[in-house]
Amino acid sequence: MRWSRAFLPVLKESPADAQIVSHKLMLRAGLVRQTAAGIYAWLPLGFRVLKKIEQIVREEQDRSGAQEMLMPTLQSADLWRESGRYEAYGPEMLRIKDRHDREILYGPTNEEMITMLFRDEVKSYRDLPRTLYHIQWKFRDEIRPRFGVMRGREFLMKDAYSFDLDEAGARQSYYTQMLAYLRTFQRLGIQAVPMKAASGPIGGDLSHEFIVLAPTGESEVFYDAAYEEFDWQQPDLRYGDEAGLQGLFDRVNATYAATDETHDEGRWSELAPEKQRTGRGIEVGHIFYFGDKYSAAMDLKVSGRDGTPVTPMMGSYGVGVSRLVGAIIEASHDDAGILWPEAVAPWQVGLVTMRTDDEATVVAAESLYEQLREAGVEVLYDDRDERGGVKLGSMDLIGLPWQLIVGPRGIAAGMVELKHRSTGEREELSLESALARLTP
Ligand code: 5CA
Repeated sequence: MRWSRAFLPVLKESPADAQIVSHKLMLRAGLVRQTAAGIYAWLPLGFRVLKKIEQIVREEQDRSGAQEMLMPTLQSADLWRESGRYEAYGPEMLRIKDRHDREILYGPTNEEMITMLFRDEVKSYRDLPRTLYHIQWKFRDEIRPRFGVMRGREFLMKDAYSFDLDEAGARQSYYTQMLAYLRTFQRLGIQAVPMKAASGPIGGDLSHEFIVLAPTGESEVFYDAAYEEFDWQQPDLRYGDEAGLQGLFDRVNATYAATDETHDEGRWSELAPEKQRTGRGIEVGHIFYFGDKYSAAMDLKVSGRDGTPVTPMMGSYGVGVSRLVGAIIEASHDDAGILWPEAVAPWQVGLVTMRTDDEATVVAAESLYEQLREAGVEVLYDDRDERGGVKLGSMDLIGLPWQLIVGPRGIAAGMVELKHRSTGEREELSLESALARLTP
């Protein structure tokens, strides 16, 4: 992408209405614009990051055996009356009437709809277990939308739903999602610690929140430093391996982590002081087991192995996809701007010309741009007729992992500068070696 043709409205000043650093940076770097309270338009830069996060979430859900589908944003009120939640949900639910005076709502979550779809199609124990998910916009009329996309009213969520014949099966589905979440967040380049949670309005007795450390987080957190060392990608931890997944769950339960809601001073004090980590955190995912809460209320039954009807046991599993954009920035930035982890960076390389009136500089940059693109590298080429210093400032602000800087003095000697944004390390390289470093 050429910056001269891009829609990348970066701001010099920090917007006054933003309170936390991620929100400020998302506005300054042109990721989003608010269009109504708690509702945001995703500009090209933010949209690229959102899609990258979504794709990693999708790949890890697929690897775990969950199947993707897509349910609508609008739902009928009658569907929610079946579970009793239409009244119970309260003013957070956006209730709408259509032209025929029918009551509909903008879905805040999809337990009812998936239970209805499953009930209408699935008749036998042979069709279980199943886990289905979608990545779809939700609406919750939050009383105090704040911190930008972190607590929006409209937000993008991955929500998955599992159906099993019995509790033992449902627990396996829960553990499977737990592993998928640990792998997802690790791939996203953030540390999200699973913490035992109070299950809240969704109900159920088995529930974990996944929390990213950040000083502006809404909950206070306490956890064992051992989480900083865990590698969840290890190949011997396999989906479908019941004992392995049980072992994973036991290990998580044995390694202390809790929010202020579930904190247990007794267990905490048993942990050696040098292993105690405290701080604040942002909830980026939440998983729930709730048994037959919805299946019983909505009369979902399948015929069991011996022919008698069985009520499936369910769980639901949410990831805040749009919130993650803010959470990642909150966890990864410096005074100059964002530091994108490579996995979610909108582009990998920012190519900058220091002087657009120097022909040799422009010729070299154009050639680097072509060659990088041909090699399949995602590159943003700042070819604008602006001062070099301004362009470098913008590049730091939008935080691409690599900056390739082309200026008259270097080019005269056949050299360009490669800067690693997060470490600040700079290297003078020939054009060929710079290309070699940046191409896979
Ligand atoms: N039905 C369940 C699981 S699918 C559910 O809705 N869970 S939730 O309420 O915990 O939401 C899942 C995730 O969505 C949260 O962990 C959070 O990351 C994200 N989320 C929730 N509310 C908002 C909001 N107002 N703005 C941005 N993200 C949100």
